Parts: sequence; structure tokens; C-alpha cells
Amino acid sequence: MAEVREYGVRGSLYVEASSAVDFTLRGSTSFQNPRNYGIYAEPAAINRAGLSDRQIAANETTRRHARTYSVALTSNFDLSDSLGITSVTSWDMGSLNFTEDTDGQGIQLLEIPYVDRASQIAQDIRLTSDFSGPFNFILGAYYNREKVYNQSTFKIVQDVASGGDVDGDGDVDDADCAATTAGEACNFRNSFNQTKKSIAIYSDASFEITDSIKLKGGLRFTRDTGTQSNFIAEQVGPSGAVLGITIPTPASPLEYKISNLSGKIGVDFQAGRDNLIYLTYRGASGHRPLMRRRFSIHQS
Ligand SMILES: [Ca+2]
Ligand SMILES: [Ca+2]
Repeated sequence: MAEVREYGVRGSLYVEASSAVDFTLRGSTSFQNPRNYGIYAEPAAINRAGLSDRQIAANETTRRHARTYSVALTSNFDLSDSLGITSVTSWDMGSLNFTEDTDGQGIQLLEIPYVDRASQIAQDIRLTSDFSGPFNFILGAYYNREKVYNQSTFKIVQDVASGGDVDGDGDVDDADCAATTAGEACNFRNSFNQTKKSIAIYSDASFEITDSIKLKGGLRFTRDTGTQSNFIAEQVGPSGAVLGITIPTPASPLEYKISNLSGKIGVDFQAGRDNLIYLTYRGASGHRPLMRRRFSIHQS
């Protein structure tokens, strides 16, 4: 039970600055804001009394908002007939906001608002050869940064009908949340920021021994770091007042760092016009499981 209401636009621009330099710029955006999906509450005898199979009840009927933006620039520079530089720069951003009527009923037993934002920038630059001789290579570097903000709130038993009047004075307010025993009349809200960065240097080379036998190899070094900051987990009253902390905020941001060196070496056999047989060995070291190996023989 969901509605569709959305649009998307994209465009691209190609510029050939000279016979040796060209640029392609791509951009897109999209937006969705349909009425949010409904929850089909079961068991029906308790939660859907009086409703037909095609009906649902909900007190929270707001729209869902999802928006994306994306821009990418690909640049090619020919240094000579046999050497070229390619650069790919990209930026993406998206946000998602909606409130789910989680109980699938007209009362305020459980509803969950979600708030999310994410953005990413990435840069890849590589030098590629196109030699007429047996040797060719790619040498590149890559950077990526991703930022995420996430917030969700469990809104529990927020009206008298669902049992939120803990102190029995006829309404649901902060006093009920303060006196709660099982979370009634309270909002439990969690939020955090997260940043991940990745830097890599990579290479790939090939050498044709004969027309049908080619040696290939590559190395990649990757450094990943991640930070989670501004972690907040709190108990909030119906008025929006913060009444308590459910999980303490760490004294300093949580972090991780991983470095990884991986490589591969292999050989291709061109067996006739339609058959390629190849053998590849891959290895990796770093903080991840020490070695990974794969031998494969494929025929197509
Ligand atoms: Ca509801
Ligand atoms: Ca009350």
C-alpha cells in the first residue's frame, strides 16, 4: 500500500576542447514525495476491527520526502599518441525524511520518524598507456569521502487511547513520560554523524609474450578511516523536552583505521578466436584476514 509521486531530471554536456582534451559533465536530480506507505496491522481481529481487507487506519499520514542530487565530471587529456590521463570527479547528495505509522492504527501506539542525509565526493585520476609494443599499464589514485547523518525516534504510546496517561490526570504530557515504567508517553531518539574516507593508489600492467599469451599483474594500496561523532540517545517528553539519556555519548568520537595492500598476478591464454583461458592469483595483507587466494580457470 504505497503511492508513487516522483520526478527525475538528468543531463550531460560534452566539450571537445581540442583533439587531445575533452570533458563530459553529467548532472541529475530526483524527488519523491508520495503519501507514505501504510502498515497492515495484524492480528486483524484486534488491530483492524471493522476494516475491510483493502482498508488501513493511520493517524500519521504525512508524505515521504526523498531527494537526490548528483554531478560528475570526466576529463580526458591525451599526453601523446600512447599516454593519456583520465580524471573522474563526482559529488552526490541525498536526503530522506518520513514518519512511519508503525502501529498501523488510528491511535498513537507507535510511530517512527526517520531523518537521513548523506553526501559523497570522489576523485579518481589515472594514467593509461596504449603502446603498440607488448607492455601496457594503468597507474591511478582514488579518494572518496562519505558523510551520513541519521536520526530515528520511537514515539511510544502518545495518546490517552493507547494508554499514555500514566498518572491518570486525563492527558499525555512530560509528567507521564517522567513517571513511565515501560516507556509509555516517551520518545526515544537516537542520532549520529558518520564520516568515512578512503584513499587508494593502484596499478595494473600487462605484457604480451606472444599473440596468444599475456601476463598480467596489479597492486593496490587502500587506506580507510571512519569516524562516528555526535552520538546522542535520549528520552524526550511529548513537549520535546529532553528528560534523560538512554545511552551515554562517548567522551570522544568512535574511530577506525584500516590499511590494506592487495595484489594479483595472472596469465591469459587466447585459445582460438572464441576461447579465453585465464589463471589469476590474488593476495591481500593488512588488518583484514591476512591472505586471500583464488585460482580460476574460465573458458567462454
Ligand atoms: Ca498510529
Ligand atoms: Ca497524564
